[in-house]
Amino acid sequence: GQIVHLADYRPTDFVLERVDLTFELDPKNTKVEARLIFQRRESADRHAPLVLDGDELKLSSLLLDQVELPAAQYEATPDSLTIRDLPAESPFEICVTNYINPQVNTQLMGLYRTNGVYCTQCEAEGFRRITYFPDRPDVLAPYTVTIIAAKEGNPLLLSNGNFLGGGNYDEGRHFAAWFDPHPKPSYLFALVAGDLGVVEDTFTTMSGREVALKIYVEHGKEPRAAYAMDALKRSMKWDEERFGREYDLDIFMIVAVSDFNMGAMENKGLNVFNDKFVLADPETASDADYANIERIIAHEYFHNWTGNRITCRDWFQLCLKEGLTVYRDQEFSSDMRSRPVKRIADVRHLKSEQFPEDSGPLAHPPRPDTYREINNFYTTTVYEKGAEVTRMIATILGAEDFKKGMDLYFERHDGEAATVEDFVRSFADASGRDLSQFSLWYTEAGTPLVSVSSAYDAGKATFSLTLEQTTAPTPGQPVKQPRHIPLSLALILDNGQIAEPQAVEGGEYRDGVLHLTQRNQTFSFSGISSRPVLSINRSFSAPINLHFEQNAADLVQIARHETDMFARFQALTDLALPVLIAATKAVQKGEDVRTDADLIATLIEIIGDDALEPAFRAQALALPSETDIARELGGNTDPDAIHKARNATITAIATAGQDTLRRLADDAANGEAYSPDAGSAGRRSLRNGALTFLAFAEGTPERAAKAYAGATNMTDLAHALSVLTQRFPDSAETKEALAAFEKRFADNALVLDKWFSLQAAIPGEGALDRIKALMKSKHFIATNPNRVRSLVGTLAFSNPTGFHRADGAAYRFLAEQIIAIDKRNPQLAARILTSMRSWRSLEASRADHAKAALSTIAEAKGLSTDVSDIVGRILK
Ligand code: B3K
Ligand code: ZN
Repeated sequence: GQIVHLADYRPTDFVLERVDLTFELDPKNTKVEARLIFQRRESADRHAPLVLDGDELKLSSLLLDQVELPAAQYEATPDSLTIRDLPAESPFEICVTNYINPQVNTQLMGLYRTNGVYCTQCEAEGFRRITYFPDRPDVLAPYTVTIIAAKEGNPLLLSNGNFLGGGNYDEGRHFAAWFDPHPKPSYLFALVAGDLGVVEDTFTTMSGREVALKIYVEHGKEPRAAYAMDALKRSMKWDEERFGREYDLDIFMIVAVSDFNMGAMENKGLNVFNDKFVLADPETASDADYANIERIIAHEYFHNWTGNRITCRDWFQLCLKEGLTVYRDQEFSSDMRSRPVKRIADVRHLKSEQFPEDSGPLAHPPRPDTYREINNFYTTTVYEKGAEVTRMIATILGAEDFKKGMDLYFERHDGEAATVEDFVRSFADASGRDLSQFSLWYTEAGTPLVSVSSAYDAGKATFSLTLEQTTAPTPGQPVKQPRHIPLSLALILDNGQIAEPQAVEGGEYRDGVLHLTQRNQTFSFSGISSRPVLSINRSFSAPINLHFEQNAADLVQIARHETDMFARFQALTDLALPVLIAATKAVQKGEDVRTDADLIATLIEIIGDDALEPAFRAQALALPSETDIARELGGNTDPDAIHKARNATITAIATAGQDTLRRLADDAANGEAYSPDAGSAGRRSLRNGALTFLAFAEGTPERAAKAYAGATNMTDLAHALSVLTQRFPDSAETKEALAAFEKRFADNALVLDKWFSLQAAIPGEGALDRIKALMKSKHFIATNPNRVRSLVGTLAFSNPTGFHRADGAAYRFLAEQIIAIDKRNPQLAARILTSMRSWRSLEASRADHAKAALSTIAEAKGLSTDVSDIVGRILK
């Protein structure tokens, strides 16, 4: 694992003009023949050798223009193939043959087997595990792929592009050929072969072309792919209407597999999905599962333009496709569901995942400039912060210029491998705006902190607002420059109206957006007739932390009356966090937890307000999480104290609000037939939120057990079970429900994952032993990433008191697990290990235990680059 630097980028010496691949599939010995047509670039050195990437490969034969190459002319190692003395002017053909063993590929990168199906994953650098190749995203070519396999077991032979034809081959084998006319980098290559069921449909594009849609799933699971198909058609339509993007092949295929390292992969015309994000029916999938399926189906489809048609020049540009595509899927979900509720959920996720990353040892800019292992950069910073940065461009430019910029980007760079600079330049050119200071968002890490102070001068009818921005140092970036921060704001007057200032001095203010560009800046708003309440960073227009000591009365007013629903939610959070922090400190001192009357009254009023969307009220009811509280505390974290304090606060709120909560829990909608739409899901989430709170107020499992028994869909069933397991883990009701759940869903892997993770999330010291016991269960499968995540991942990411038990035993367990998982699947190990990134903010004795466990990992023999990179940075 050498360090790669953005500054070292240079184009290849050879242009790859065509790729022709032939696979003879065999579980243990697959033959791969790659015919590659290259032409030396005019600008390249006449003597430069051709260097191809490999990874654990063994060359079998090598031809140049169909003639075997003498050994002196090349050098082959498992990770590279170097060929000298190649033609200076004319195109030439290299034909590489090698054999690979998909059966033993447990990394799930390259060609592997999952449940008897051949499947590939090539992003970022998996193609080099299939054949020697210039495996980098700026090498684009059209591909022809021929797949030969035994008919038995492999009726399906799929690859990218359009189907050319197929037929019988020799000795019980058959073949199929595919051609993808759209030049693509190798990371978008895919091959799938096996025996799967299919759901078929068609989509007619805006120019009237009919596209065949196919979703492949295990036989018998076809009915569970109906929602994914519906989401796909809606995505295709939406991308035409909103971004003017039309699909460009005759066929679009999705394959669902059960062993997959991440969510899904956008291979051209042949997306491969973790089946968790395809399969759903009311009995087995929750509302959250449906929403994820819709979002991820859309995300991968949207990549066809943002990622595939326009790809990345190099992996440093990853957020060019990922940040932009997340922005696009967020917008899609906002249009399909409730925009404010989607925004609230996205910001909660950003703050709980990306903010800690950005303030810890793994902090990096959305566009980093070095990496050791690129797979470790598929982070929440590249994805979610990347989306926020795109969103800020839209805020700064306004809808019309943003659209012009997107159109210009598509027009200029279609068919190319582009950079973040190309992207930003499209918006600057389309709008005439200078985005050079804004570009710091791509190159600097860290979350800016904006401190706010304000004053109102009644005599002059002027409101003045002083803002100061600072960003703490991050690894490798000790000094930060001031950024361009777009802050949406409203000055709310006594009568609830939003003030229209006569003039604003001190900087740019347009369409309700203030442009903070200096380190310190004072804006004055004139013509403000009474002291306004300031609502700032509405809709979370910028991904920043705010320091603003706003008084409770103002927060209550915002929480009750703002027209921006995100701001209302934020005000509630701002009321709740100080209460939760004070409660934590009280627990630590052995004092009673006191709650706050403003918070309780406002919260109960809002959740009981039937004029508001149920999904919004459910978000309001879900107080800041234990992780949110830890983040707000900023250091010396004691997860047990936080847990107790939060529970005591919930108990107080629930006790005070029992009448409202009972009304919500008994809501008539209890009887409605299941539909996964956002409105129904919102009603369920409010009812279930009330059920959670009532468990605190009532202190007995009866209500949850009754809800479990009466549940008619997975959302309600799993929620009732989570209340039982979280609140009453040792009760007879819980044990019964867990046993019934296991029995009922014993043959459904995705539901068993829920069964495992519900138990792994049970708080307290006992979590570790429970998880160890579950790993011995007959249902545990160590080679299946979803299963490993549902146990080990849940402990490390979603069970603060269980993971951070004071004796450090869970850290030591995690270290053992990481070392063991790393031997099979480095990407999975490295991802789970990132759960340790905030160890320095733990209280001293936990931090010591964590450090010791991390050191055990660092010292282990034979670590992958993936894990060694993460552990090295976390410990640094
Ligand atoms: N592009 C893939 C992620 C690939 C991860 C490689 N380690 C899925 C997505 O973002 O759509
Ligand atoms: Zn993506």
